Parts: sequence; C-alpha cells; structure tokens
Amino acid sequence: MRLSPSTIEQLPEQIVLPGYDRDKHTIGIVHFGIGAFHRAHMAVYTDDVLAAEGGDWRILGVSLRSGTVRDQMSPQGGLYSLVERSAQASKVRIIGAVADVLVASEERERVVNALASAGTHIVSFTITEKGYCRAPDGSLDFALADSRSAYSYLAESFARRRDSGLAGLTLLSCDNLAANGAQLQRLMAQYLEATAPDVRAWFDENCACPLTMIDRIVPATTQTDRAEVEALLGVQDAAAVVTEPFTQWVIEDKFAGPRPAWEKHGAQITSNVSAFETAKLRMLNGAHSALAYLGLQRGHEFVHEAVADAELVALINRLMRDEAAPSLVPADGQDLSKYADALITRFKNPALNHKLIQIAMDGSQKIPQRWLETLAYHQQAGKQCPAILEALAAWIMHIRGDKHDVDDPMRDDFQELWKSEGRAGISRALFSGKGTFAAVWQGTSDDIATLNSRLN
Ligand code: CS2
Repeated sequence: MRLSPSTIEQLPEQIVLPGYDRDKHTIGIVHFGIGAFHRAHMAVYTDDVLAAEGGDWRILGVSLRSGTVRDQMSPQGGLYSLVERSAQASKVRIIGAVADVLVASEERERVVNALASAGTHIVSFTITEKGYCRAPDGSLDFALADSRSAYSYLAESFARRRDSGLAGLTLLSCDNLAANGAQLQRLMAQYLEATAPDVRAWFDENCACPLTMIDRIVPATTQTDRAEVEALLGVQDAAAVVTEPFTQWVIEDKFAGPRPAWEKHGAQITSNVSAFETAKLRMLNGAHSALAYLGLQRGHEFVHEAVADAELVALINRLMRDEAAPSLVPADGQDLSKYADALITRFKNPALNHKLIQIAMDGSQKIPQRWLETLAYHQQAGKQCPAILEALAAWIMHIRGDKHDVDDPMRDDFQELWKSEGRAGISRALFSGKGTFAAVWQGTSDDIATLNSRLN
C-alpha cells in the first residue's frame, strides 16, 4: 500500500498530518525542479502557511524532463513524508502542499496553462546551477537554453498573460547562484530579447525576481531511508525526503504580487539578502565542496566522516574563517565566526549520511561562486588563499575522471583538456589567459605553480 489521500487516515497517531483540508486550497505557485531540496524546504514553509493562515498557495511541481518524481508523487496525490534527523531523534510529518507534478517535456500545454493562469502568482525554481544554462562567463548559452529550458515555458506564458491582461509573476530562484534573483532576471531578459523581444518590456515592467538565501542540507533519499519510513508509516512512500533539523530562508522583499506569509513561519523577508547569500555560498557551500573533493581523495564517503578527519576540518576552518569570511561584508548582527561554528556542528550530524559524491556533482557550475570569487577578492590585495587552492587542486584531479565518475555538464570538455594539456598545463588552461574560468578568476603564476605542485 502507498501513502495517498485514502491511506493517510490509517497512519499511526504520532505521525503529524497536514493541518488543513487540502482540497479547499487551489494552486498559487508553480515550482520548477521538484526534487528533494524543494520538498524539504520551500514546500514545508508553504505547508505551515496553509495550515495556519490558509490561502490558495498550493504548489504545482514541474520536472523539466525526468518522470521520476511525477511517478513517485502523483500516485500519492502529492503527499510525502519529511523526516528530520539528528543524532538524537528522527521526526516525521506528512506534507500536503504539493498538489500535483507535471513533466514539462511531456505536457507542455498544461505547464504553460498553469503559468498563464490567473491564480498563479509565484514561479519558483530549484533547477540546480546548470538549469540556468549559463556559459562559464555567466552569459546565457543559447545552445543550452532551448525549447526544453524553463525560459521557454516562461516566455510563452508571459505572452499569454500580457495578452489576457493578467498581472505579472514573481520568479523566485532558490538555487545556489550568487545573486540568484538578479541572475535569473538578467538571463530571462536575455532569452526574451533573442526569442520574443515583444515580451521583454512586459517582463521588465510586471515581473519581479527577488534574491533568496536558502539553506537546508538534504541528502538524496536512499532505499534504506524509504524502508525506515515504511516501517514508521505502515505504508510505502516513494517520495519521502530526509533532512537536518536546521532550516533557513532569507528572501528579498520584492514581490510582483501577493505571496504566502512565509515570514510568520520562519522565513526572513528583508532588504539585505546578499550578505546572507554570499556568506552561505562562500562558507557553507565553499566548505562543502572542499570536503567533497578532498574527502573523496582521502577515501571518505560521507560529510560527517570527512569532517571527522583532523586535517580536513582544519582546512575547512581556514577556508571559512581566514579566506571566505574576510571577503564578506556582514549585515548588522551577522556573526561570521558563530556561523562557521554552527556549520561545523551541522556537518558533523552523523544521522544524515550526506554523500560527498552528491556534492561533488556539477563542480563546473559551483566553484565560481563558492571559491573563485573569494580568490578574486583576495587577489586584489595580492593575497593567496592556500586552503581554497588545495581544494581547487583536488577538484582538478577529480575532473580527470580516473578515480570517480564525473557527473558534470562539462565532463567531456574537461577530459579533452586533461588529455591535451596534461598535468603541466591543465591549471593554466582552466585559470589563466583565455582559460575556461579566467573570466571569474585569473590565477597568478604563483597560484598556478601552487596548483601544479599539488597535482599528482
Ligand atoms: C551542497 C548543497 O550539493 C551541494 O553542492 O553544497 O546542496 C548544500 O547542501 C545546500 O546548499 C545547503 O543549503
């Protein structure tokens, strides 16, 4: 038996159920990229709003291409369990905010209809860094931004909304990009300019793209997790998600229309998001990526194992405190040293089993905002960042692909580059002259020598 609206009443008493009548709330949000991260973060804040404040804020999930999540969630009427795990306890509740899931490549018309519906006010995104279809210099790569990209569905719906005199939309990027909302705005405008120039002005005048800082560690759900959930619920849940107790969401106060009162349920709506966002990217995500590549190199499998390695924990402490933190301008009351302490504690959570290989994925999309911007900042003052350079060297070895599978949209380019440049030339080919990432950070000859000395 599966978790579903008809089996939910039979769940054991201690399981917390959605505190509202799901059928009484219609869709107000369309979410692209309905993976585990969204289900453990924004959908939970929205579930709390539905229970306490009401409103038509249920979520229509959209997967761009894969049918996996639709097949997990649709038979369950969108219901799934959220498991919060710490060393001490596991807490389970059922989330009801998701109404349905569509696969855009199979049901284009239904997706565009939903985006163009009068009831939809917010379109949100967790499509991962690569979903934004950026070239390494940050511009929109039109070879990637084709009719199957989120931009294409949005552009079509904008034209319909304009023609039927509907209000604009808030586009809420919840991905780990630097200045995520501003980037989405710029890339969307670039897309419209090239493919639907008549809609560009409507987009500029009617839509808003707030910045957000989103934070919750969500490992990919495993078969063992699903078995644990089944034992607790007495029914199967193919869409269960497992996460840490910690959660944070800071959103820029810049919406095109109505929104759920997320701030009454833990989110912060403020005018200064970038201080939080940059700190999160350079400290949390920067340390995560360092643990991933250096940890894998040293034979670790999980984050909590890598952070128990004395040399690695020392390195990420230097990365966060001596390199990332000094590159930031903290907001009032933001204490970066306490932030680093809290991150180390979160990374140590032994119950999460967060795989390093999951974080190692898509490095080409992640390292610019996690490491290279910090390197570029310190370079202005002539300073090197030894901890980041050590992590960067581990990444360069990772993308050679001889130890672990490389899951990255640029994998083939990197493997070609390794073949043609070899150990002596690869660092320069990536980070100097007209190198792949040189638009973000140009290594000095000292930096390149440091990187080279660490390659084996
Ligand atoms: C991680 C993030 O996989 C990764 O690259 O660094 O998903 C991280 O767990 C989240 O950003 C935490 O909020």
